[in-house]
Amino acid sequence: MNAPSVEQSIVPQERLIRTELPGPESRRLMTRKNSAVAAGVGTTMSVFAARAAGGIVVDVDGNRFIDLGSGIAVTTVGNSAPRVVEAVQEQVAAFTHTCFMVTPYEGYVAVAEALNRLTPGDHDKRTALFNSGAEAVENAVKIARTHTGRQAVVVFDHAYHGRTNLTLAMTAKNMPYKHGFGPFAGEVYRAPLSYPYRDGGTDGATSARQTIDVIEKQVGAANLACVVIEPIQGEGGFIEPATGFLPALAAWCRDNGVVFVADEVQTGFARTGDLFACDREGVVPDLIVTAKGIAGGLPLSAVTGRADVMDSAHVGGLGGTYGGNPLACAAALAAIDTIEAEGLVARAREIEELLLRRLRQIEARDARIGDIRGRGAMIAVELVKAGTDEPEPELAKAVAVAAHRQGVIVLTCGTYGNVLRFLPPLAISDDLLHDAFDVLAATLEVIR
Ligand code: PLZ
Repeated sequence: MNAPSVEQSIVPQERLIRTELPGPESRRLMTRKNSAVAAGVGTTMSVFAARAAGGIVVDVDGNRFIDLGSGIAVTTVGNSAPRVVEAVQEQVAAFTHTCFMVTPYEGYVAVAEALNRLTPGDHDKRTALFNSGAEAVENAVKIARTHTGRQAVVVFDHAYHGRTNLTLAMTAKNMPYKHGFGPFAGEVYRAPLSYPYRDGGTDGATSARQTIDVIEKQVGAANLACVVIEPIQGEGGFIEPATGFLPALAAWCRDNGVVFVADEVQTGFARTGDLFACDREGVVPDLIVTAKGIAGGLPLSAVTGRADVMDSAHVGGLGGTYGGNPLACAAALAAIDTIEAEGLVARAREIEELLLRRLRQIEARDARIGDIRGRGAMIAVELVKAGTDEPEPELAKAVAVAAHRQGVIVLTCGTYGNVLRFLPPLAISDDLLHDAFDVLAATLEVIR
């Protein structure tokens, strides 16, 4: 690894719990939060952040946590990554906003060029920038509808695409996302997903045939604008479809004039050990949606894809006040530079090896590990009642809470809430990963 950056030397790369948790400052802030912030906005941790760099988040009481979450897969290049900090500082002093739709600026164009170059496929592409993953997913659907003149959208079991009204229709899980918030947008249909751990290991081609059959019988290709799929599901439990599933689905879309949309909001930008998860099987989506890891923590998202599809929306049909904000664009260019300059795609594969090795050691003596899956720095374990495949959400929650208490930030996910997921920043050291997995292994031993 490279020499520590300024940020990393201010933030010692070592776990440290020096107060009770939450500490006095965090407790004070939580009291203020509870009387100022809407109750619907929950927090995983009860400690408040003060600084973060490398693989460490420091709280307001000086406790240091190992970050296995990256703020939900966002700070892939690291928190306050040096190139990102420098680029944003320069931009913030130059101008903060003009609105690209009013007075355009180069940063937006440069991000579009970079995405057109880096996303799967070497065809002619165009990009439009937005603020959040959900907003970009919505725009991908708008573009697919104008391009095809069709309305239906197919999504999958366990899918997560956001919290806006259309994307809530696309998101699968009721609690906490959808409950009580309907009615949701129409013309959204859910199809079965290849889920090797729970579908008896059905091969990808067979699964795809079954899925396509459901789509043809229940929706009809002639009504279908787009299929939207996460190449590896995020919130749904890091479900990786069997090899062959995505290529078969993409081929069917191509043959039927259906726009194939890859939601790489969580999987994008080196996270999975490829620049994009679609790259692994050479799948070339018509449209790819990106966000999170794109800009090192600044809010930015994008839809990138085939020029003829992207350009089917009329002039003025796409936009928004902040889409492609200059600070976010400066950050994105710096994040992309960081990924390339620091070889972070390769680093994600090293992290995969380390994590899988540690998890297999745990699995060898713990029958509650039902499945280990994922790629790169996007790895998960699905926890079950020993000897069954019955989900164990209480165990996942107990392990996460115990890890938090010992200074390790770990997140859960999955339709059943029984998946522990690991999304470290790629700037984390091996030492920190080992320390975190020592904690997790010991915690699983204790919670029996
Ligand atoms: N598509 C694949 O993972 C966001 C959601 C956290 P936004 N995932 C984290 C939460 O509880 O709100 C996500 C995703 C995929 C779309 C989105 C939505 O991205 O930037 O949160 O809108």
